[in-house]
Amino acid sequence: MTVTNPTSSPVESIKAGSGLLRGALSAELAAAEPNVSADSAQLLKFHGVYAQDDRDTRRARSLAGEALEYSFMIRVAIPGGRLTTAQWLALDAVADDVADGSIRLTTRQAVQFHGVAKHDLRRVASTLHDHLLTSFAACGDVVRNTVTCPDLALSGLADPRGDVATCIARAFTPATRAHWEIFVDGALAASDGDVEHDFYGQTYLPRKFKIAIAHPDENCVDVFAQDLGLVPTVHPEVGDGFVVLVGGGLGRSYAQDDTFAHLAEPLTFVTRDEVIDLIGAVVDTFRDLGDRGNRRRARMKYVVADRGMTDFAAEVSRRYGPLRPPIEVHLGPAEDHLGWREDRDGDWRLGIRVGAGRVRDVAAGIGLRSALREVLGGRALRLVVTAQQDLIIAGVTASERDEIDRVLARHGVRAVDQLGSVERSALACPALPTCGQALTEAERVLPHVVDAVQGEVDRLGGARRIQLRMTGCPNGCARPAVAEVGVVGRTKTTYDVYVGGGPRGDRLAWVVREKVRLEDVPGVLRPYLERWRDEGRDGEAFGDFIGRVGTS
Ligand code: SRM
Ligand code: SF4
Repeated sequence: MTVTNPTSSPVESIKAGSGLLRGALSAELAAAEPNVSADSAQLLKFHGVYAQDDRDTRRARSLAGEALEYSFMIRVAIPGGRLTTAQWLALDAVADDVADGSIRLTTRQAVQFHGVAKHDLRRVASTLHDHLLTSFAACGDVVRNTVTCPDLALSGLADPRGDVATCIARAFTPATRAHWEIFVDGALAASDGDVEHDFYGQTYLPRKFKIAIAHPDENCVDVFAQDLGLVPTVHPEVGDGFVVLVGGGLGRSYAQDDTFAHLAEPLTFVTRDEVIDLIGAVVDTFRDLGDRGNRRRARMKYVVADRGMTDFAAEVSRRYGPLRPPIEVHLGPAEDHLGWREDRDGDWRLGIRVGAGRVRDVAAGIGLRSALREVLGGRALRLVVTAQQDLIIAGVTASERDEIDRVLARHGVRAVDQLGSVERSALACPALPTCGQALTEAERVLPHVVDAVQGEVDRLGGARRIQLRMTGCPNGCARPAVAEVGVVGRTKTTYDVYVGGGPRGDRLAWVVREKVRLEDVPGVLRPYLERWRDEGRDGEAFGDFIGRVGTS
């Protein structure tokens, strides 16, 4: 039996006693109840599954003494966001068969299904398995789905060693066969002698661990918001490799003052051949030093911030060997990858804007989901989910472009030049009614907030772009803490308004007004926007202007 420290959080005991992520899952999934126990809900996360209930009906049902409307969210881990046509079409079928009719693209290039009944979970897992996909390790205290700039994700296919995100998935996906047994095979209850990687042991990591690989020139993946970021660079002595950044993270808790957003800082430079071992050493360091008593402070950013980078680097070096000094990185503003672009091989790719990542139809057979089915049918294209919740279809020949444009237009999918300048890069998390942590709405009200902020931006004149990100709580799933404008749920009816982050994602935004009602958000922004119009330098982004002049 594995004994956890008496000061460890209850989740540590659940992990330790789970027999490598099995617990009572097999029995509970087979039982008639629509939900699972609290312990199983914790274990399910490692399998990419979240127990949820419909927040829209929660109160009325509780008052009436009725059972809540339980359902499950399944997140599919997609390294670098890359999918084949066949995989997309399989996901598309799942959306109707067992979910709420939508495919939700996430800010980490994954895909989520909401509203899945407990008895359908195994069916989804089998479908994923049949298409070389999995929800395993998409959530939980492990190395999560690695995010990659779409340009790298598409060109990485040419690397005989495999693209880095896939290599990271191979190296750090838990080794236990629990997921296969419980969700896919189904007949086996447990394996004797199952083993786990040494770096996870019986209790896995103190908390989730996130990695992103940026493009060398631009930061569409928000690399500074990650536990570990890789920026491809050429070292003057050892050649190609990555600058490694560590200690980023955006979540905060209103109830706990010592939680904060933090940007990742440079740790070292590694070559392509060294990168997996270096990540392993950082993961080991986090496993050993992360706070297992308080899950709100269990992220690696607190280990780095509390100890300081010098001490943290010494710990990594103890596990890895001498570290090269990092070299400076200069990333440009985030590229949105939207519209038609020609690839180096002469094929074309199209970046399609997906409002808040929600791929669905607006009426039977009409909308983005149906349009994609029509575009993909009979074509072996490549797809990439972006970290901006959008979708790229790649491998299109020049002669297919017009037909694809026609299909999309017929389904009401707007081309990039028809998008508003605020809408184009706006992000929102799912929040209500699915997220158990949501204080306020986000995704469902995003179109109204975008329209209202667009109205303010239009008053300034010119087609000015602004990056607006909205979340239903301070966990920051749509990364508002590094946005030019962040609107973050504070109480049931109010939001905190942040400004001053930047398009390069290398500066934290700060609060300019707390507890604002949604309809008052444009008014709060107005004076800052007008000052930007009057005093901003030529081509200066709103966030950069605010970063330069401040808000006092
Ligand atoms: Fe997140 C928890 C949705 C990216 C910080 N996040 C959640 C949960 C699972 C709610 C829960 O714990 O019950 C949300 C599911 C809601 C639902 O109904 O679907 C949720 N997070 C999302 C997604 C779907 C938002 C989106 O609009 O796309 C993103 C899924 C990413 C993925 O595919 O893996 C998502 N979450 C992020 C990001 C952005 C990123 O990683 O680039 C962050 C901020 C970066 C960071 O981690 O610091 C983020 N999510 C959190 C946190 C705060 C963690 C912390 O350090 O305190 C939580 C709360 C938690 O883990 O307990 C959370
Ligand atoms: Fe839920 Fe908060 Fe994340 Fe939004 S930011 S999905 S409300 S945890």
